[in-house]
Formats: sequence, C-alpha cells, structure tokens
Amino acid sequence: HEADAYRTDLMTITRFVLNEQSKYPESRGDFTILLSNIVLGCKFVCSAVNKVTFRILKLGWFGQAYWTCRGHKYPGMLIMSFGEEQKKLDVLSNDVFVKALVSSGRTSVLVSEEDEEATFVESSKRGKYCVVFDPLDGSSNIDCGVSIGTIFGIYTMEHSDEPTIEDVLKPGNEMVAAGYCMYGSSCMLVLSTGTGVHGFTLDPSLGEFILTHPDIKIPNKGNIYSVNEGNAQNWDGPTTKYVERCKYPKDGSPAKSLRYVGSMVADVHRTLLYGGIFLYPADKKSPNGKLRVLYEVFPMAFLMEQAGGQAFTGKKRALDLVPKKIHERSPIFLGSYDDVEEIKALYAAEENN
Ligand code: P6P
Repeated sequence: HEADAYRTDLMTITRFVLNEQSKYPESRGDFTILLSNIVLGCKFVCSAVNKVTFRILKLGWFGQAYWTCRGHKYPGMLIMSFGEEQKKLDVLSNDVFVKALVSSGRTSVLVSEEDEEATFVESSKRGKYCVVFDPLDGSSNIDCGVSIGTIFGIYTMEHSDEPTIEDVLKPGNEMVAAGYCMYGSSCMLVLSTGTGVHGFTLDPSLGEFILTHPDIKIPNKGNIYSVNEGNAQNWDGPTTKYVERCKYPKDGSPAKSLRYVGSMVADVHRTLLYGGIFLYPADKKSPNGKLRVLYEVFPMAFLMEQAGGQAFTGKKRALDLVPKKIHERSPIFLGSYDDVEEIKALYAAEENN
C-alpha cells in the first residue's frame, strides 16, 4: 500500500509552503496567498505556451510547402506570424502575472522585465511583499519548442510608508524567496523560501504542482560548462582561460562537455540537477554581460546557494550586488561550488596582477 499512500498523500506546493510557513508563528498566511497567485500565473503561462507551440506545429495550408513522412505528402505550414505569436505571449504572460499579483493584495511594488517602469500598487491593495520577475524568459525560443520559463524573486517591505523604488533596489541577500517555472516537456516549478530548494511538477489532470524533487542539492563539481562560445572573441582573460581549461584540461582530467540551450531557465535547471557551471560573462560589447540583476541573476543565485552551489559576478558574490536601476545587468558565473571556485581564483589572480 506504499504506492497508494504516496498517491493519496498529495504534497501540493500550497500544502508544502503552508508547512514551511507554520514554522514562523507570526506568519498570517500572506506569503502563501502571494505564492498561490504566482502559481496561478505559472499555470496560465504553461497552458498558453503549450497552445502556441501546438498552433505552430499544427498542419495548415500555406504555399506549396510540403513535408513527407513514410511516402505520404503532408501540407506544411510556415507561420508568417512566428514573431507575433511570441510577442503576444510575452505581453499576455506579463499581464496575467501583474494582475494576479496586484489582486492578491499582498504586494506593493512589482518589477517586470516587460515593463520599463516599476508598478506601484494602489494603497487599498498593498501588501508587504515586492516581486521582481521575468514572466517569459527565453521567449525567442518558443517557435522551436525549446523550454522557456518564468523567473521570480521576492523581497519584504520593511516599512509601512509609501512604497518607493528603493524597496526593490536591494541586494539579492535580502530576498526571502526565489524560484522559476520551466515550460518544457513537463511544467516544473523550482522554489526556495530560504530552507533548501524544492521541485514541484504540474499534474495537468489535477492542475496542481506536486512535490517531486524535495531538497535539491547541486553536485559539488560537474563536467558540463554552459556558455555562448559565439562571444569568445570578446571575453576577458579569466573567462577565456577558464573555458580553455574546460576544453583542454592541464591535469589530464577529461574535457568538460558543452551544453548551451540559450534559455536561462533550461540551462540553469540542468546545471542545478546535473552540476557544472553556467556562465554569461562580461565582454567587450557588453561590459555588464546580458542577464538582468533583479529577475535573472538574483533568483538563480539565491537558488544555487540554497542548493549548495554558488554564484559570482567576476568581482563579488552575486547576491551582494546592490542594483542602482531596476533593469541593470551583471556578468554571472553560477553552479557547482568547486567549479565556480576555479573561476573565482582566475579573477582573483587577474586582480592581483
Ligand atoms: P545569448 C534569452 O534571450 C536570455 O535572456 C536568457 O534566457 C539566455 O540565457 C540568454 O538570453 C541567451 O543569450 O546571447 O547566448 O543568445
């Protein structure tokens, strides 16, 4: 009856978070309500992404494009509106998250990758949390069916005055929770509220995220490096040296494998589960790299540290960055503890020269 017990004792994400929150006697369930609205957004995006992917793959009638399978000819289809589909979904996802978070009555300031300015919630609906998020990161990959994701980080408001932009220009080490939802062959939400990292898989038949990966720990060392080698000519010395070592190890160890999806959630998720290192370094063209501090670097760095890994900017611990602008970028090296230590040593050596 072991299996039955497992099937009937469903550890949903809501139940899991309620358990976590019950450790704080003063908690009034606000975080659980906030999280249930983030989960609602993720469920919506999961459904919408799958619909769009299906629409792009469905057969249709356009021009003479045909493809054959086992000798049969099928009408192909070129969606002229690939870009349109993707753009719509970016905006749609953002809309759903903003509306869900505002209507939760638990937030005061929102920062979204999709909105130039922060959203300040009207006083009657304000709550004690500030949420920074990328509603659909990597969305340029929708058209080819590559996994994409939502990334979010949560701060608490330490005062009851009018909220200001300062409430979200805080170092990542003040985040109270962070997570991502990956929309791939399955829909998986990875979350940390500061007591480890836990993975929940959406059971579409229930419409519930069920705990499937309790207490994820990243291996101390991995044999995968993940970087866009196309930028190699613009890298600085330490990054160049590190990648060289991955490909031509001096100590006779086997070369590392290169895995690069180009969708941060997919690359970080693989790094978290298999170990290794993900790099988006600075380069001559973009001295602060490409990834955004608030809603890409901080949440992933938070998760990596909670899973026993680490995250480094080339100069300091990523979570110790203090952003000056809400869409600020930073170089990032994150993943297995020992792998990141290696690149830290190369940057330290450069510093001392
Ligand atoms: P590049 C996607 O556009 C994204 O923001 C991240 O999801 C991803 O890690 C990165 O950019 C990929 O950038 O320059 O390698 O295509």
